[in-house]
Amino acid sequence: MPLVEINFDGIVGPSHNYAGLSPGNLAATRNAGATSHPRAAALQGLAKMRANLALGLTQGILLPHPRPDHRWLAGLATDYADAAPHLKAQALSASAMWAANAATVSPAPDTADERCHLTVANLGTMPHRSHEWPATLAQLELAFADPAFAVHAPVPPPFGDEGAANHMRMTRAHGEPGVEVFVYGEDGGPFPARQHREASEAVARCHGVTNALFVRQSDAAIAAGAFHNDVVAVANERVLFAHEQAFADRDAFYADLRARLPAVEIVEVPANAVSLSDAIASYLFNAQLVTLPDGTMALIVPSEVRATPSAWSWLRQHVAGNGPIRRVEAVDVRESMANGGGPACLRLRVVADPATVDPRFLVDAARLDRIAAVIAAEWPEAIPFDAIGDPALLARIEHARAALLESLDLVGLLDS
Ligand code: SUG
Repeated sequence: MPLVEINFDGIVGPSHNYAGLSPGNLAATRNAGATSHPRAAALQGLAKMRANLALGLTQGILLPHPRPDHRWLAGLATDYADAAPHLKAQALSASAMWAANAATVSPAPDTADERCHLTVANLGTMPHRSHEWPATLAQLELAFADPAFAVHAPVPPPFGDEGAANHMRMTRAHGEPGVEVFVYGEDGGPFPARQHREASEAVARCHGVTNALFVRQSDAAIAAGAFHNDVVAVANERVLFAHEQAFADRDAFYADLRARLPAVEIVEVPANAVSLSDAIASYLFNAQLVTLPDGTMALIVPSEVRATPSAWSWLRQHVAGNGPIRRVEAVDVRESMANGGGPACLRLRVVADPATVDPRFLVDAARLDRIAAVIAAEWPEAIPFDAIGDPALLARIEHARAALLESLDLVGLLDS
C-alpha cells in the first residue's frame, strides 16, 4: 500500500477542564474558571473524526493520559490530596488531547534511513504539559512498533519542543521526499516562545532529515497569541496557507522554499484582509488542510471562522476564485477551542502505510461508535472549576479512562 497521510486525533480525556494554565494562549486564559463539558468535548472530537472518514481520509486515535498524574506528583513529593491548588490543576489537565503537540514526525521519504521518525515533544515550557511525554512515548512505541518507524524520547530540557505544531512538511505528494520546515520562536516578548531553535535542530538531526529549513516565527504573532506556529500557518503537500505576519522574515523564507520546492503554492492572507487578532480569534489557520481522494484540497476549519466576518469572507472569495483550496468544511470543536485548541491542534499527522500501524490505533465508523458509547456512559457531563479537588470526580475520571482502554483492548496502557 502506498504511503498515505493518517490523522491521529487525541480523544478528549474525561478530566477536560478550564484552569487557565497557558499564558500566551488567549482563549485558555480568558476561559479560566469556566465550567467544562468533557462528554460534549469528546463527542465533538469524535464527530470531527467521523466527518474526516466521510471525506475519505484515514483516521487514527491517541488515548487520554492517566489523570491526575500520580507519578508526576510523586516526583514532586506530594499526592493529589495534599498538593497545592496549582499543582492539582496541572496534574489533572487533559491537555494531551492536542495531539499536534505529541511529537514531530518525519515521514520515510524525508529521512536518511528511509524510516518514519517520531520524536516525542518535551513540552517543557508549560508545567501542565511537561509531564505528558512519558505517556505519549508509551503510546507511540506501541502504535508504531513496526520497523518502518523509529520512535525517539524527547529532546532534553531546557530546549523547549512543542512537536508538530511548529513543523510543516511540504512536498509535491505525500509519498515523495519533502522539505521539512521547523518554526521556532525567540524569547523577549510578553509571552514565552515555546519552540526553541536548538530543539528543532536536534529533532532534524535525530531524524536524519535530508532537507530541513529553520524559520523564525514573528514576534508579533507570538505577542498576538500565536503560541504555536499552527495558529497562523498550515501546510499540505505543495500548498502553504499562512498569515502575512506569521514569520519574522517571510521574503527570505518564501525564497528558500521556492528554491527547494519549485512547485510550492503560497497562499498568504494579508493583514489588511484578516488582522492577526481576527486570525487568532477565529483560528482560521488552525485548520486541517487535506488532500481528498480526488486530488483536490479541502480546509477543515472551526465553526468560529464562520462567525468571524473577515476570515469567512476571505475564505469564500478564495474558494470562488482559482485558489488551491477547493472546499471548506466547518466543524464544531467549541469545548477544545475554549482552551485554545482547534481542529489542527487535535491531530497528529503521520505519513505511512496504515498496514504498519497497530490497528488498535486506527478507527472506522463502527469503532468510533463503540468509543462514543463509552464516552456517553462514562465521561463527566460537566466539571465546574471548583470541583477539581473532589475525590468522587477523580474516581469517575479514572474509571472512565479505564473503561475506554478496556473497550479498545489497550489495558496495557493503564499505568502509562
Ligand atoms: O498548549 N491549551 C493548549 C492548547 C494547545 C493547542 N495546540 C496547538 N496549537 N497545536 C496549550 O496552550 C490549556 C489548558 C488549561 O489552561 O487548562 C492548554 O493547555
